[in-house]
Order: sequence, then C-alpha cells, then structure tokens
Amino acid sequence: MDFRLPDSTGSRVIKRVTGVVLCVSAILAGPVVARADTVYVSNWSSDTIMRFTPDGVGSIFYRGGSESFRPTGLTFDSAGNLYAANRYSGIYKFTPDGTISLFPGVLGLNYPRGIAFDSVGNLFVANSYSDEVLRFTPDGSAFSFAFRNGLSYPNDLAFDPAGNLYVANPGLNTIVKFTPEGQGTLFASNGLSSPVGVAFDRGGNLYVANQVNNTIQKFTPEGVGSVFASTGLNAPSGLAFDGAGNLYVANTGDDTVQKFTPSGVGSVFASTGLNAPAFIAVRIEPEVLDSDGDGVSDDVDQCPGSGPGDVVNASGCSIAQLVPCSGPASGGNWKSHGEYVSAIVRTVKAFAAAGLLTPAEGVAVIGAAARSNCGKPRTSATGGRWDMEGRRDGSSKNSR
Ligand SMILES: [Ca+2]
Ligand SMILES: [Ca+2]
Repeated sequence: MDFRLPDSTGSRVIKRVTGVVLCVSAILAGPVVARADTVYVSNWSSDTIMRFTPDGVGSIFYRGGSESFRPTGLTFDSAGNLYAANRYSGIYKFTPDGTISLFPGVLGLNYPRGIAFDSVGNLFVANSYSDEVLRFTPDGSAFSFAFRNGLSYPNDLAFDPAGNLYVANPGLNTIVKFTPEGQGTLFASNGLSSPVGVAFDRGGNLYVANQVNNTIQKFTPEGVGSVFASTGLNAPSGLAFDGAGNLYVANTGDDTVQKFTPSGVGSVFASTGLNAPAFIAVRIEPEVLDSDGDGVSDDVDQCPGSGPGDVVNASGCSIAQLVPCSGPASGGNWKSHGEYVSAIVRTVKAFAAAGLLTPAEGVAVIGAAARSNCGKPRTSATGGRWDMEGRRDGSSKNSR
C-alpha cells in the first residue's frame, strides 16, 4: 500500500508503508459504490430470525415470545418492511422502525414456507401442506392461485422480471412457472433433486437450491440449466441475492450461510446463531458513491481527492489532506517548520489512536515530516516556502 505524505500537490507518493489498515474494509478502485446490505435468515429449528451485517456479524433480529413461532419464508415489500411466515400460523410484518404486526390474511395457511410479493403488492405464499400457492391481496384477503395438481409440497417461490411466478416443488422435483393470469407450465425438471429454494439474479436467470444433491443450478430465461455451484453446500435451502449480485445460500445441513460471487466463488458468510437456517432475505440499500475511492462514501467524506491506498480517517481525510505542506488547512502559511511537524505529530497520534497506523509507521511518518522543508522560511528571492521535497512553491516547482 502506498502511504502518502503531504507535498505541494498533496498527491505525490513519497513514502511507502506496508500493512497499514484502512478505517474501512473495502479497498477499491474509485469511483466505487459502497454497500451496506443486510442479510436476514430464518432458523428452521429455533424461534429466531437472525440479522447479519455485510461482514457476516450476526445478531438476533427477532425471537418468538409466548406464541409458537417457527420462522420460514422471508421477504421484503417495496416499502422496506420485512415479512416472515410462521410455520404454525400467521405472517409477521416488521417495519424498519421495529413495529411488529400480523399480516391480516391468515385464513387457509397450512405450513406456509416461501413468500414473495408481486409488483403491485399481492403477497404469494407457498402453502406447502396444501400443495398450493395462496395469493393475498394487499388488504389481506386470500384465494388459491395455482393449479394444485401441478404442485407437491411447494417450498419456495420467486418472480421473474416479467412478473411470472416460479415455484419449487420438492415433492415432484420440478419448477413450475405461472403467468400472471395463473396459467401453469413445467419450467424445469432436469437435474433437480429436492429443489427447495429459488431466486432470480438481475439478469433474469433462475437459481435453484437442490437440497439432496447439494448443488445450486442456474437456468437461463429459456430454461437451459447448468450447475452454478457444488462446493461448500450441505442441504442448501433458501437463496437470495444482494445488490452487488452475490448469492447467499442457507446451508440447512451445517448451520452456515454460504456466499457466492457472481462468478461462483464461494465462501462461508456466517455461522453464528444458525440452527437449520431455512430462508434468506436481503435488505438492499441504495447505492452510495465513493467518488475518490478511499472507502469512505461521499455522504460522509469531508476530503474529496483521497484515493485507493490512502490511509484516511472516518471522515475520508488523509494526513496529507489534514496537514498540507503548503500551510495549515485553515489557511495561511506555517509559522515555522516546528509548527508543521507538531501538526503532523498530533495527526499521527490521532490516526494511531484510531488504529489506522502502527507505532512504527507513525514514527516513520513523523521522521519524514521532520526531514522535510515544509514550514521553513523562504531561501530564495523567487519567494515562497519549501515543500516536502525541498522544492520552493511558485515557478521553481516546474524546474525539476
Ligand atoms: Ca470517499
Ligand atoms: Ca476522501
């Protein structure tokens, strides 16, 4: 990593320090997008819904009270409310501010599992023990939607971009597709082995979790299937994508959530607080720009112009930006070289206290500042003060 100290332009790399930790985890080429998507997971074998940060740090989002609560399907509506189906009864609604209520429609539920909203706010429920899909209108009234003879223990469902509904049928090893008018056709059956989870990527490809043969299959909109992932999977169940196109998989068999990049590279995303994780939903946050690529998003970055590799504080400011060689950031010139070095020392201490620099790195930065000419009085009739590399500001800059 390049570590930058101030010079007259504030951007030249004059010292290299390795092992410096940025204040944020992402080190990306700018401009980039920072993401804070949150992953919610229902636990089939307990009464909790877990919430995970983008780094996989988990906490209990909801634990059932005196009621019988066994969460299954999860989904968000367009307003950002989270819905969770209860295996025993009801569909819970969690608003972003923490208010909990029951979705009004409960009639006919018989071990509800996967749930999903269509584009106009109707809620569809895989009513597994009745071999049907229920549709609840936004006011909560319900009616059976799907051809019941095409479904057997429907476990999950998802909409494609055109509004067609796809239902995973582990009982028949099929995926059935329903048009908005309710016309059903067989979409896929080849290679399916107890398909229990479905999700669409932004390209309209359907991903299917095969619980028995431990694979994730990918189907093009035309229905051409291939194996997307087959490593790290142990009774995979629910699927969901984040805003960056990563796929999260609930591994029911080993109590983990696996994460796959769009190219299919897998890793363990989370393993705490999980007890037969079943379904997943991702709260996708709006994209936040990080124009200078220092890992601090524009809305809090007070120092534009830092770059990938700059060590910056939580406000997105590097030491070079906070303590410019040309003079205090508040304006004017340094009164002396000592004033400049003192400012560097104060800033290095603050960065070290925040865990951004090691003591040895801080010493190196202070040493470089002490050897510089920043803040020294003019020595030439052309005027100006010395910059970090012994160049005078003004016309002599260009004589190197
Ligand atoms: Ca930034
Ligand atoms: Ca910055």
